Amino acid sequence: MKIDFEKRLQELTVAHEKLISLPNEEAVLGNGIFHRYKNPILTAGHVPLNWRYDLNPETNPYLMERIQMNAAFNAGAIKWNGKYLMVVRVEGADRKSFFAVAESPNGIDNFRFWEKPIVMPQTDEPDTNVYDMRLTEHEDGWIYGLFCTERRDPSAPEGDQSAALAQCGIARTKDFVKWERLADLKTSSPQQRNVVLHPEFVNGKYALYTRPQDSFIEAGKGGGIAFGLSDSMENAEVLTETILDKKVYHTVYEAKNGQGPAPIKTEKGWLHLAHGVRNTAAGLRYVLYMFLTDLNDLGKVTHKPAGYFIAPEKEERVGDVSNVVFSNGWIADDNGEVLIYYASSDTRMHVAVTTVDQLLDYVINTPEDGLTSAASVNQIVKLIDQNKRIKVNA
Ligand code: M1P
Repeated sequence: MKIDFEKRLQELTVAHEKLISLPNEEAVLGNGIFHRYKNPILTAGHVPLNWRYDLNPETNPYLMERIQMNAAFNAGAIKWNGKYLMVVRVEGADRKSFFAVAESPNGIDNFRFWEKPIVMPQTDEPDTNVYDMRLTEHEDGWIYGLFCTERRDPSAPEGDQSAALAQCGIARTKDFVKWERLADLKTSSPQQRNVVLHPEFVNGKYALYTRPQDSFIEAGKGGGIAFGLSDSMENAEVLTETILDKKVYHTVYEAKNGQGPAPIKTEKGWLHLAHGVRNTAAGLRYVLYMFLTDLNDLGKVTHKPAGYFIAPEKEERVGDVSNVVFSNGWIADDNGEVLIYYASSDTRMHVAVTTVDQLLDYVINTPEDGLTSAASVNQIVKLIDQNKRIKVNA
């Protein structure tokens, strides 16, 4: 069967442009903490047609997708030269992830991929898979991208083709096109994921948030989000990892947790966004939560609201790995707004918008987790009683 190549190409182009230029709008009401936006801001469908289709009718008479894309998620984010950039984890049908820059004029819609994906240089030990880049504009003048580099576990028997080793890959750039690859981070942990560089020096050293873990999936005795110092980034090594935010029984981070993007500096402390994981009969559930650390003592958590900040809802709950929200990118804008970029179910990207003021109010004034049902009820009763004394003109 012959197809009308030109007509199909025209239809594909129109549909692609319509998807990319779809205006986004705030979802109604919200919870007063942040506003979700209605449409996902990036999906596999946003990937340019010329990355996927051979556009030559001679070699691709059916105008087939030659390289299919599966997902666009877990993006690092930064405001750079007045543009909102995400360094997106794009995943092909072959399950390999790679990084690609998508740019928007306003941070909430019209995200377009740059001409080509990032060609990430390799170390002596090539990456099998790379993902989840955290961007940090460091005061040393570089923009660093820390990401997970995954390789097959060399000690795994031939029959086990799943065992993997996760470590922290490091690269730096000044323009997001050319990247200088540095040595992987060294720590004493057998596995390492969700490593993030703090934007300022601490006592003249680079400060890193790590997540020591025993195995590829389980944090095990790794215990939580850790903090450590390194003399350099060229050969980054954290000798001592001190847990600053640990896993806790019967919380939304009882199975494991991980730092999200680099923290935001405020006059009241460093705002952190993280993900927490718990196990359920339906599998792991990933939510986002927040905490505040001391301005001068980065290892000290000063405030931590109970429970989740963002949990997957509606369509967000379904995807390649369902019941997951994950964030490794946010932007503190010049006008006090914070754009939170989060992925749902390892499939697509979304944005939620709030302000530094709202986030500080949230982390400082939301009750902490009392860790028992009785404590939660006490907090509710206290609020009801306080509200009795308030006259509301509704
Ligand atoms: O599938 C959910 C997430 O699982 C991992 O996160 P963590 O290391 O905390 O378990 C990562 O692979 C992440 O990319 C993924 O979104």
